[in-house]
Amino acid sequence: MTQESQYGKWTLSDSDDDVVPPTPPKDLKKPNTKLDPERKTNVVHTAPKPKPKSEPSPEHKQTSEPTFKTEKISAPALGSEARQAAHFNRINPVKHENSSSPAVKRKRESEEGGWDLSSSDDEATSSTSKTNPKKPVKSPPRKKVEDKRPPSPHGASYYKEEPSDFFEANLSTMNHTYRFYLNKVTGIEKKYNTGALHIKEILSPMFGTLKESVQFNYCFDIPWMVKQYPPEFRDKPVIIVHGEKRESKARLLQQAQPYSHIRFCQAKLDIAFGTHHTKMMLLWYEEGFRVIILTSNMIQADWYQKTQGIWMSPLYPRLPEGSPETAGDSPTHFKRDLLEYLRAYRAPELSEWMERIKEHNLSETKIYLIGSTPGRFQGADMEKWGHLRLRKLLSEHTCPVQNAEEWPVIGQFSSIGSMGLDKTKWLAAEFQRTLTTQGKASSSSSPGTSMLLVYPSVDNVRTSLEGYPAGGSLPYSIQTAQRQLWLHSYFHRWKAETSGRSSAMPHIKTYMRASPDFSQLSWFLVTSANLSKAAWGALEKNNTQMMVRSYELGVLYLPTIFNMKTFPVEKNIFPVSSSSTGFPVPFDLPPQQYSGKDRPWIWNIPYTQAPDTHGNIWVPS
Ligand code: GNY
Repeated sequence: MTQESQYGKWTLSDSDDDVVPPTPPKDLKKPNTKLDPERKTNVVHTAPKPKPKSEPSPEHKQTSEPTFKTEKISAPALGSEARQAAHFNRINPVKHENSSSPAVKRKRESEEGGWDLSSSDDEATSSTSKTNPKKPVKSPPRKKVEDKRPPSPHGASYYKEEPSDFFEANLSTMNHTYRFYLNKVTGIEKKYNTGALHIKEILSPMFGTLKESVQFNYCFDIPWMVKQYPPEFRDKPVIIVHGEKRESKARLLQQAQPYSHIRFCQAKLDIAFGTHHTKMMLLWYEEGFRVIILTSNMIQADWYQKTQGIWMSPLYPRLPEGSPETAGDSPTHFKRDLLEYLRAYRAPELSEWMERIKEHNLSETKIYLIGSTPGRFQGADMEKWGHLRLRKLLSEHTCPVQNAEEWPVIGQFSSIGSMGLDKTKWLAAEFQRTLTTQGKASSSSSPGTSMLLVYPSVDNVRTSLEGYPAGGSLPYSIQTAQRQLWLHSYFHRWKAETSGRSSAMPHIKTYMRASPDFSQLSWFLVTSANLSKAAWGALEKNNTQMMVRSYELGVLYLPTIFNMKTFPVEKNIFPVSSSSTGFPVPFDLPPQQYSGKDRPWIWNIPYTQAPDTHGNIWVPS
């Protein structure tokens, strides 16, 4: 039940039995690698149509679009190009014209159109604009866009350089209470980047003398990744854990050809439409060992002008020689659970790392691990992964609160899967029930508890730092959206004045429960998991089986571990105060409901009525 698309693999977290497999905007292309001769010149490629599917499956219902069906069938094998294309945001930007002339609206006229941008952006080479197949339509004499960067989003010469001190974290200006950080964003006021982390800082000697590392992720630009390591650590062994198969796997391996220190571990994805979304670094130092769990892909676009979340563990010291492997666990059982998560890969490449972890003391960990791994789970195993894992932890480790039904739950994410015909199919019956679990009392408070979902509106994207190309990382498709208009009544805008990140679109995913006045949190979760059944799991067989498609990973904060009843919400998270005990929620509370005019961002429809921050419109072909 596979089929190749010339887009390459598509793997979507929102791909599901009753999901319309997302189709990338047609001119999204896989980024070329360094070894691709076309990369440097940003040659435009055809965006060929997916091949017809090879084999139908009774497991997957026919969807409204044959091409999607095609891609859906091949989903596990398909994801890569589309995804990478998405990351490189190669939907044609077209300059806005006040009058929407046919020329402006015209889609890519030729199958040859499309961006094909460098996947390795540090070494800016040729101008991206010359390779734009569809010449951006000249803007009329309207307000000049101050931005001198090429119109091609995320191309080689697109990124604005930051002064080198941008990448120098100042440990004294960081609050380590929660060890939860945002990424540094280019183009926002400096104060909003204090206490935030760039990948170069995470990998810097300031956090340890690196010996070896493992990078778990979804999308990799390997040449770019290598440059994020400091020169002195650049040739230390790295294992890349990924979910690529077939052609996209070959391309990934090809990218690493010049780097003999890089090895690969392919995560098994035996369930259709599963994806390896987990984003984690394992860093082994002279001084010990550290774990980073985050939301950013290993590509420059994800570390530039998006909002991302990062949990950085403490430095874990080595245990005394001969300690039992059960030693050095935390009250949150992070060590046990991390080893259990890694065990689920059943990958020989990870076994020496598991042994290494066993030799370290992880007892200072204050978060709970919440992972998803693909499979169908029954009995006690049903609570190992996904939303039932979250439900179990909330049930065992949160205290019932007064008027629990008045404490809203909040979900914030950057992509959305198919939720079915109405809320009773999964959202309310399973997911909301989990989020509203509060202590051991039966969680029947869910129906009365409000659930606020935060997802960028079209205007959020249009007015963002990246402009419409930010929407390339918000892959909610029209095919999915139009089947669940009921869902959109839950939606709230992305607004983050408190963190200075209203204009940095979220790629972070967070879930939490707040007090009625939003001044306190009962718990907080940052994760790779979007709002989808593939990520969080769905009950089957009369609730006796939990089916999970993807790998996901996140960290859960519970107040008891911090000797608190609830977390106070930090009102002014930037500039960071190193002593604050308030929780740095990355967006503004209470969330602001969509106005009557707001629409959720959908990535594969055109937006031509208003220009974005770079003077472009959005015309997916
Ligand atoms: C995963 C993404 C729909 C797929 C191809 C997609 C598009 C755009 C961004 C994506 C992304 C991830 C991820 N799939 O950021 O794991 O971060």
